[in-house]
Amino acid sequence: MEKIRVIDSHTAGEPTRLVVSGAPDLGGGILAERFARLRENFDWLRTSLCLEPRASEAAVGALLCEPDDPANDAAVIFFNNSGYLGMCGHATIGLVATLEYLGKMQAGEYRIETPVGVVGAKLHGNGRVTVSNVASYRLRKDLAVEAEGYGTVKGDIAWGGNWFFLVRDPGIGLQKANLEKLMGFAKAVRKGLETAGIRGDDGGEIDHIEVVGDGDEGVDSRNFVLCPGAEYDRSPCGTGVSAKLACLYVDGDLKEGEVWRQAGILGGVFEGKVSIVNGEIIPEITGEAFVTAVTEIVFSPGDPYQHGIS
Ligand code: PYC
Repeated sequence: MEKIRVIDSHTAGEPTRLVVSGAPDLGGGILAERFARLRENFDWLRTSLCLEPRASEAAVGALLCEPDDPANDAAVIFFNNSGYLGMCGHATIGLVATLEYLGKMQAGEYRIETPVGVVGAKLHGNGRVTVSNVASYRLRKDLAVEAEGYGTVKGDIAWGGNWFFLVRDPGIGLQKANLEKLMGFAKAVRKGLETAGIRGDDGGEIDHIEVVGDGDEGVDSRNFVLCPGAEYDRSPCGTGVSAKLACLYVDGDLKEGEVWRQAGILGGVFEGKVSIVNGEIIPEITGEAFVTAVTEIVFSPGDPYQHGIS
């Protein structure tokens, strides 16, 4: 078997592990078919790359693929410690910065296919990238949910390439020191949505919970994002910021082209704005990624955890 090589990066602290060679052959067909084959037959790639003992469980894996449409520059499938993601903003920034590191992308504009649609990526240079996301929208405003231990909380359901429930910080404080409490709150909200059978309009699970608060010191807002599984996003979360921008725009709190600075729980900032294209809200997210490691994955015979600890 060809050796699997990955390149790690982080975007505002959130890791991305890009598979650059040696991935299993997913066969032909459109991206959706190759994605289904990866999930059904080669899930060991995800578990090997995103679970302990090889990975930080916050890592998002990104598998580079050939695009369906030769007019596009690449295709990508994202995955993490618990499953697969439709789109991932921080990892798209990481992917482009990694391809710049490899000399495969130069400053310019690119089109990348994801399982939920084509996104644009503008590489400014030195790992700084603007992602033009898929069309984003708010599905429900002020929806009441029972969160055990916290009572009834109200929030918005919005799509930003993944499903989000955006809820205001109930007073915990959006600082790293409060991570455990934020995790507890966000998990209780997610459980409440699940128990009530509340899902996205495509039937998708609302698996990201975005706890939002006010801004300070040059940022418009701070957030904490619980990702699918039990990890939190170290960055402000590109798809989460997209969902937030869509809500701000429909509420009249953000105009087309106006810049919104969103800090994540570690303090890293993504700059966002929206454009309206054919009546749809297209969020643009700008951030910076840094390459951290070039790694060859080894599967040692007899290693009981070679495909990860699940
Ligand atoms: O940046 O969109 C994002 C993201 C999703 C999950 C982790 N990061």
